[in-house]
Amino acid sequence: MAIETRPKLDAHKLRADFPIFEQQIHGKPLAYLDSAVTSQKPRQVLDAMRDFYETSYGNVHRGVYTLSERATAGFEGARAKVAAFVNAPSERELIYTRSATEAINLVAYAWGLDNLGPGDVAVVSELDHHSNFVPWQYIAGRTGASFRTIPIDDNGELVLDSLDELASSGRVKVVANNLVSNALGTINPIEQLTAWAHEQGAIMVVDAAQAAPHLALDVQALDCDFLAFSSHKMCGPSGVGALWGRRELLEKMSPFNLGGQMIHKVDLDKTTWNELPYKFEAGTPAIAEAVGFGAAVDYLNEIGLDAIEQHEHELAAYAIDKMSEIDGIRIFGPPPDRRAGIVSFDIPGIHPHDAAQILDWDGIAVRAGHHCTQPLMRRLGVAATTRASFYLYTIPEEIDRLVEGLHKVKRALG
Ligand code: C6P
Repeated sequence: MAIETRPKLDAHKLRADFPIFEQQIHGKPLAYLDSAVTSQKPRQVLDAMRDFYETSYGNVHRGVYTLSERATAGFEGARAKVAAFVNAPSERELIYTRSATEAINLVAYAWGLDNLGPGDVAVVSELDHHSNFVPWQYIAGRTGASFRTIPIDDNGELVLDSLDELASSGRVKVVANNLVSNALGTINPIEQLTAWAHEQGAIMVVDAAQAAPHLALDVQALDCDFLAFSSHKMCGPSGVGALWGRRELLEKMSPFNLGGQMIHKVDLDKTTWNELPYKFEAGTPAIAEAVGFGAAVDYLNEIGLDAIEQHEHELAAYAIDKMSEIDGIRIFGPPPDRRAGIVSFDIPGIHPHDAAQILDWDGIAVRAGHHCTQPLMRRLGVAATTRASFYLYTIPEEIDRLVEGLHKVKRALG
């Protein structure tokens, strides 16, 4: 009988693809443990963008000359790759945005303003990033809908028992939640939430900013209605992201931004809208960035999302195990098997910014702050945490250096 083994990635080997690791920071090799804020870029993506600028750059969908046609082919080819990456039924449902933030705002404004009103309820969770929290809070306020949050338990996992109470508080019309929490790494039960949202007659919006880089995504299996993500966290460039949306909903929605390219016909008294996805893509888009996004998707597919996910689980388990040896440390979030490669922690008496500063002297980059999750920080009873986050190029030696660095921080400030 054949034994099935999951593919393993070789992070030491993959690091050679990333020129950023060739330098030293304060005389030490760079230990980049802040991939949740943004990932580093491999040569394959940098080369694809350089090559595009050097050979094929022009505006898209506007010219009949060769360069414009090449640019359009590169731009649309990348859209097909990004759409396939999340198993979208059609490329037309894949809208380029500037980022995950803009993708969520698009839904909140274009769907929310027309579909929410008094008596309706918009639901997010205590775990949500401000990019998913604030747009729904704001649009609920503007439309007279109420805004409710799913609480979390002390492990940083959603308390699904609260859903019945939420359902009795009004007509739940939208549930918007992250698949992976940026602050704690929690992998949320999105299929269950989606099923519940649909039972209520609500739409399900998934913030996949921290999921798309790390887990295989399939919008058809998730059965959600919208899914938002950013290229820059997935080895691609910043300035471009994506919104996948169910075609029936996108067709019915009003436009978000208005201007060139998103129109079908403009008359003095009336304008009609272009077909999908262009209805939501006003103005000149981030063209070379879209091409880089496509190259990033190729890069991740080549390694395999299953291998990336497994690597991060192993790193999270290793980090939690090693860091638990530090006296007094408080590590937030669920056990490693239910989290992505993100570890947030607090060392009582030491401000996260001081810890991050001292770690930087040893070339170790971590994030300190509220991670754009102020309601979550309040729930945890802290103003900020220090966060280490891993990716396909992270090696266990960097975690050893982090732990050594934290001992040093404690000696200096504890
Ligand atoms: N989180 C972090 O350090 P943008 O900035 O639009 O690409 O992504 C916004 C966003 C939305 N949702 C989640 C779950 C996120 O983690 C982020 C970005 C970064 O955690 C910057 S605050």
